Amino acid sequence: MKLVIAVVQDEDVNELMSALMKNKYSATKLASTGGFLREGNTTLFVGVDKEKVEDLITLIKDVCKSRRQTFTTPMPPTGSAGVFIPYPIDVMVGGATIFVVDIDRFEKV
Ligand code: 2BA
Repeated sequence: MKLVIAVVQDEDVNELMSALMKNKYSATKLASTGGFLREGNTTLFVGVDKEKVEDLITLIKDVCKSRRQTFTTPMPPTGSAGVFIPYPIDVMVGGATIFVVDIDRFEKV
């Protein structure tokens, strides 16, 4: 048994959850925040037999799209004024960030 942890963009979550349910996967959805952009994203936990991992990753890849995201960061102060000037940075945010973890024991009691 494996635990697939997928960090996905909020925009893709509804479609991905529908695809997971349609394909009979059980999933848990957690609200999360990216450390770099400090924006909301969603983390999904999906417990699956190891034979299903590739199928699940393919499904996630099919649904989750890469997007260019612009965020504004304050430029460090230059000169003596100490004024922070906001400037935009473009970042490519992935389809999904996926971790596959071994499960020692899985029980529902
Ligand atoms: P964030 O940490 O908000 O990162 C959003 C995007 O910003 C990343 O997209 C990447 O393109 C860029 N980025 C992240 N850290 C950076 C840095 N130190 N310098 C320059 N650019 C940086 P993704 O790689 O697609 O990641 C999307 C989200 O997946 C991340 O949101 C984070 O929540 C999660 N994630 C990515 N890699 C992870 C890891 N190794 N461990 C845990 N979570 C991860």
